[in-house]
Order: sequence, then C-alpha cells, then structure tokens
Amino acid sequence: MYPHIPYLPVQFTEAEMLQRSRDFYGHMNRRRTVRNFSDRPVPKEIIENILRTASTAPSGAHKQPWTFCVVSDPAIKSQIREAAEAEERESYNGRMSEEWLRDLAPLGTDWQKPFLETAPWLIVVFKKAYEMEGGERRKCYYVSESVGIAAGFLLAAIHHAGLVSLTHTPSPMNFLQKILDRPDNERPFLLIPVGYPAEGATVPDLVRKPLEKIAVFYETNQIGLENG
Ligand code: IYR
Repeated sequence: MYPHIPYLPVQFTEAEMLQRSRDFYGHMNRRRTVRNFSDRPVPKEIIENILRTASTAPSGAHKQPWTFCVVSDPAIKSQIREAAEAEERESYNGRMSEEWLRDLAPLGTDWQKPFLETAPWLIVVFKKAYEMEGGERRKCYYVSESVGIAAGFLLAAIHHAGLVSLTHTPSPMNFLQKILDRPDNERPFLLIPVGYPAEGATVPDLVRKPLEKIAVFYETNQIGLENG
C-alpha cells in the first residue's frame, strides 16, 4: 500500500463555488476545435506544463497508461502529414459511409491536413495496452477511459493557456507508431495539433446541447414525501 497522507481540500464558500463554476463553464464554453493554425512558435515550457496537467488525470490502478509524443521537427511533421493524408484520402473517397460523410459535411472537413505541418507542435497521444517493467509485461486497466480523461485534461489545459487544438483522428493511424518508433505496447489514440489560431480563423457556428438534453436528475420527490 502507498503511505497515506492527509488530503488537503481545496475549499471555497458556496457563493465562491457558484461563481467559480459559472466562470469555469463560461471559460470552457469558449473552447473551440480550430482547423486553421498559425505557424507562430509556442515556447516549449508551455507545452511541458500542459502535458504535466494532462498527466494529473485519474487512471486505472494509477498506471498512467499514456505517452505523449511531442513533435516540432518539420521533417517528422511532413512525414506525419503525408501518411495521414494518404489514409484520409482513401477514407473520404470510399472508406467512410455515406451517412458519415453527410454528418461531416457541415464541418467542411476533407482529406487535406495542412495543419499537421503548420501547427508548431503536434501532440500524439499513445495509450499503453500494457506496460513493460524490467522486461516483464504488466497489465493496465481501463486504458481507453484513462487516456480519454487525460486527453480531456490536455484539451482543457491547452485552452486555459490561451492556445487552440484540434482533436484529429486519422484512420487508421498505426503509421504514427512507425514514424515515431513507438514500442509494441503503445497504440496511437489521438493526434492533437497545438498552437495559435491563424489570423481570421473561422469555426462552424454550432450550438451545444442545453442541460435538459444532456442530464437527467433523480432527486427526492418532495411532493411524494409530503403526501406519503
Ligand atoms: N478523421 C477524418 C474524418 C473526421 C471524422 C470525424 I467523426 C470528425 O468529427 C471529423 C473528421 C478527418 O480528420 O478529417
């Protein structure tokens, strides 16, 4: 067992919590997936802090089953773009269903992925199907859940820093394992370009579902109690 230490609670008054929860929602609601990136450089230390934040995510048995591969090398970015576009070209020209293409049409995406070279940093998130420890295979648990949560923290940290990201999922993306020379236990999960938005960048004017559409509350039935 780990030695246990007192939890240091982050404490606020109810009024402060109300304000903070509102403010945080307002801040997160401004996050948008951006597809047009500026090539303006972003200091490495900002990226390092963002990655540290991502790695604070909870994970099954605290295995932290993720590796973040961070690419700024233009030669590697070009290789990634070329391989991603080759797969995407095939996907858009036959591998994706009619329904899928219709669902994507409002977003205006296509097989071309210039942002893979323009964005100053590409973060490639790998999930670890298992871990190697001293030549031995060790299990990881709830890997997709854990890495999905870490990726969520990553996107929030990128936004919090004032940068933009794109959750890109070239498919299939095993080419990333080869280009980045990752071991057998690591599988590519998401490819996330990070940087500043291009000047004049636009985003689709989409609407997020209201609370009533995304949440169901089960509370004590006050009327039932009074009558019962
Ligand atoms: N991977 C492709 C297609 C794509 C799929 C979904 I679902 C999106 O929300 C957006 C794009 C691409 O990156 O273009």
